[in-house]
Amino acid sequence: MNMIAKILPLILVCLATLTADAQERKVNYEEAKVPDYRLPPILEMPDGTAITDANAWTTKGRPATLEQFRTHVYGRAPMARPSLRFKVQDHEDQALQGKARRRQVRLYFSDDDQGPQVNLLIYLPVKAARPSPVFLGLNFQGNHTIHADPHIPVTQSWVRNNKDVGAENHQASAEGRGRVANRWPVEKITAAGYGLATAYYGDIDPDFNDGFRNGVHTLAGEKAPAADEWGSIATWAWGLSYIMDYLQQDAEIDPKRIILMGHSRLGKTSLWAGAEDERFSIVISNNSGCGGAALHRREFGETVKIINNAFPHWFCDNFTDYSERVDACPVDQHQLIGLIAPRPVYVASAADDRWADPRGEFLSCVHASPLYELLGTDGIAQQEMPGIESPIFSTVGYHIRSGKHDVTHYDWEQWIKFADKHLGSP
Ligand code: GTR
Repeated sequence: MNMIAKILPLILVCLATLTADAQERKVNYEEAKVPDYRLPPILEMPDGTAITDANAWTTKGRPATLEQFRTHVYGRAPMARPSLRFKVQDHEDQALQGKARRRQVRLYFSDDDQGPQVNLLIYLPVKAARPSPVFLGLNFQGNHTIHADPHIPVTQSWVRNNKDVGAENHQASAEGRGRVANRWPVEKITAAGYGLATAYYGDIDPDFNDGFRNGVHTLAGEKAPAADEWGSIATWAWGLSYIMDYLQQDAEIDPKRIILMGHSRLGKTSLWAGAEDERFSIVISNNSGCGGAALHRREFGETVKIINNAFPHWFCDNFTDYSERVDACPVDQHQLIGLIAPRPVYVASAADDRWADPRGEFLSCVHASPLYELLGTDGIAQQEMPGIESPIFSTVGYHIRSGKHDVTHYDWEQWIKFADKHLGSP
């Protein structure tokens, strides 16, 4: 019995993966087979009233749209964020052979030092005349994997997460140090005058379907979330806002120039965090696909049905109502981009990442653009999908690069240019 209980979560994970694989084989990758669809108009209230000026959007349209996304897609947080409590663990002005300043700060979500906590790693340019603009992004495998810097402790929560699912052998270790350094070009970012702040997403909420019994969910009580309460994406977004509470009071950092970036499921997260929290000045989605920048109604690549089956813990339970009838969902993802307006947003796709529907990601930008224009910005500079590696740097920015689902130096180079253009040079 004990053994079965131990391996059951693993069996369930394998089954979910097999099901997702089987579904992927039936997936539509043909533009000609995209169904006819009608998007919810971005300049309309849910009751059909037209939104004709900026004031109507800010006072009525935005709050109503935000509520719809909370209720039907990501779920609302069932508790307020705690007041900020943290301890600085590391303060090094000569990190990376004198190329950066390094700070490591532990943020506590409760009064209990053993309770949920997030370890924030920050690199800042070695010299800065004023508080630095900072890219903020969650990472997938622990802070020690983003750079070979030996002073980053190996994450402890990864060890705990994997014990929870019965896979003791997958403990994080020093061997993983720097494993994904190619995705986090720290020296390039700091040389351009920006800081980088990152934390392991599993510190906030371990990414498996555990009945919401760990991470910050433990603070919300034993009960499973209601149908309109947070899934993991909304939980990670909530954690990002807590990190923002820290960044906001750090004198070395400019809180008006925090650029939120995320890849894949964390790209979905950055868009939702940017919608919920207007303190993020720029939001970047990389290869976020279904549940992120891609229009759901196109049903190209990953669909709402597939994602709800494979990752039932990511969205709120109400979202499963739309697995079989995506047309009935009151919102689509161009409106998620609209919730970030008029702040600059940048959507990045990869040509081989058809699962994430690059065209659907671009079309969300196009259909969000009328709202950006209503709010006095230039929206998106062109209506036709640009060619490979021909970035667009209007307020709604976009590129599609060659290659696979990943984060590359090319992506970072465009994000730095985009930030320079919209926030002023660092
Ligand atoms: C895939 C999932 C995508 C994407 C990706 C990731 O398995 O289908 O929606 O989020 O994971 O986050 O790496």
